[in-house]
Amino acid sequence: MEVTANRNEKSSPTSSRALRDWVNEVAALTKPDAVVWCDGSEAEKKRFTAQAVDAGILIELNQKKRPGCYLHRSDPNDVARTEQLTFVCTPNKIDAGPTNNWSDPTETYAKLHGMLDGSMRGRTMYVVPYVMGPLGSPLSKVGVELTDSLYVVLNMRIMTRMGQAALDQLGDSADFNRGIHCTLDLNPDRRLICHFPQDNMIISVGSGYGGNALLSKKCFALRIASVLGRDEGWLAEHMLILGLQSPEGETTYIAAAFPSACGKTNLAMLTPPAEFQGWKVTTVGDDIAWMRVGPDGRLWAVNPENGYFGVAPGTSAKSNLNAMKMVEHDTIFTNVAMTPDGDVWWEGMDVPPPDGLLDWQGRRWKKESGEKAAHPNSRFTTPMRNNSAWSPQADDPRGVPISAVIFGGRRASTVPLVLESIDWTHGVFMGATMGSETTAAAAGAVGVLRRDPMAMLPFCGYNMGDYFAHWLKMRGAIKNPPRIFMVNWFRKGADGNFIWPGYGENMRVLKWMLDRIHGRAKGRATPVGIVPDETELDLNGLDLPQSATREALAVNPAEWKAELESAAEFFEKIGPTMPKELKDRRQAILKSLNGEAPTQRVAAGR
Ligand code: OXD
Ligand code: MN
Repeated sequence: MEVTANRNEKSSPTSSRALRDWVNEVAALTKPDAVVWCDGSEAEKKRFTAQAVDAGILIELNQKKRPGCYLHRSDPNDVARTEQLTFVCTPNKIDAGPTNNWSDPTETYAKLHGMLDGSMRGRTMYVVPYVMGPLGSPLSKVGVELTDSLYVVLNMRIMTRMGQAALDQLGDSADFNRGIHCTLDLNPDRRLICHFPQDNMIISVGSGYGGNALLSKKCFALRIASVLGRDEGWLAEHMLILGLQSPEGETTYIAAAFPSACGKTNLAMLTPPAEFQGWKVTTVGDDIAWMRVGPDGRLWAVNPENGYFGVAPGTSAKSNLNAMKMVEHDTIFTNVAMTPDGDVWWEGMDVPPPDGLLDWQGRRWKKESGEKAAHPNSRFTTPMRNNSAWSPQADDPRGVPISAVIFGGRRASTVPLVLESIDWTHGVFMGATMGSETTAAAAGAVGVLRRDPMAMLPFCGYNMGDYFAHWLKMRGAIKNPPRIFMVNWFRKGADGNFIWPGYGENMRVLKWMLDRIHGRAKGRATPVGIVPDETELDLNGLDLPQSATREALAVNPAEWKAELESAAEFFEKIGPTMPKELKDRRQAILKSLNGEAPTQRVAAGR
């Protein structure tokens, strides 16, 4: 539905007066040539895609090989989330906490107002209404993004339930997240991603990159939603959700938090090893979980998204067969390399690069150059339903009941393959002290260890100490809490190689968790948590020397003392909001490591 800005009021397709007024207000400020309300239809998709191809925003790929697939090359200075330019603008600085950049809301609104004034002249402003979560679910929320980027519109169409369905869900309500996205001139000096949780508002300028520009994802579903969760008594988490189906047909749901680019998408759609006949992993979500306590006292989760915005490099038939298949059609690729016959290529695809490859910037690529052909943070945007492991439960308005929560990171040492917490507080402690070596998903140095509590460091929209307190408080509401585990697929041996093969073999670890949940595995208590007894891991068919298994599961007291030392430093950085309960737990674990207290197994009531 195309309408001009001044005709907008009369012909807008919403009965929400608040939405109409806000769209008019933003249009009056940004002064676009036209305002287009997106309806989410197929016809609209076709029209937008053709326009994007004409404008050079999308390159049509070989439609015989990859029907419905397109390539986008972003500005080379705009290829990842920019955490240093991301702000939480709460009235009081303490509410943003020590781990967020803060700026004063009044000043920031004024500054952004100046930047937005006339910023869409000569351009179109698209109104993108969307629902996060299954349609009609009490766990879902409506957002509206106003953007001048057709690339954003086409991605939002994949990533969310977008269009008329969202306006229908909104009805005449004024309760929706307001997101304004303006590309400006992509000058990094004029790039700002600002969150105003008190107004349920996001304003992002100067970037077209996914995490900065698809406001539904990190900005709304995590930063703003985490604040809504705190205030309304639920959890908005950077977690995948998978269903683990046994040969008997029983499905257990697991939510798992990993920092960016640690294989979340791979785990969410894992293909079990051949020995696991009859076992199946189904995907509810690969990045975000919204979790509430259900009437049965369990934690119920929905995936607010409708698609995957996955990292391409490293995705191969071996690492993620389902992903390789799902990107064969109806996918937007961003910053991957292009083959001479209009197909895509990236490092780690396990296919040799063909001659005549164009790199992510469209330049002739030469292997000898030593440069990557695909950008390390190049992506695919794919509808959820393209995934053959997709779980229809992803559309269930009730969500799915969570039996286990996993915290994981990329750690070369210290953290064993899997560790179970002895109770909720210990699980929260594990999440709060999670660390990972940095990857290319965010701008900055790669390979440096940073604490990334619950994988939420860049995504928690409020004070991290208060966030830990919220997790601790949730225990009171959850009668039947999920078990909490920590995993590390990335531990390295003395030779510098990964000990554990990872990918589909991670199924063996999931199975042990299931055995723990159903009381079939005893585990071995250590001062830092419960690890599998070597005999409990199902290693059938896996060529792994026993010494490697032992090394993967080892808890080295000296390493853990150093770990707890570093955790204490991190807790100090959190400052006065850091819950005492977690500091005390750290002390208790240290005592146990020093042999001054007995090793705890499982506390009463977990
Ligand atoms: C993502 C991220 O894009 O975490 O999912 O960076
Ligand atoms: Mn993510």
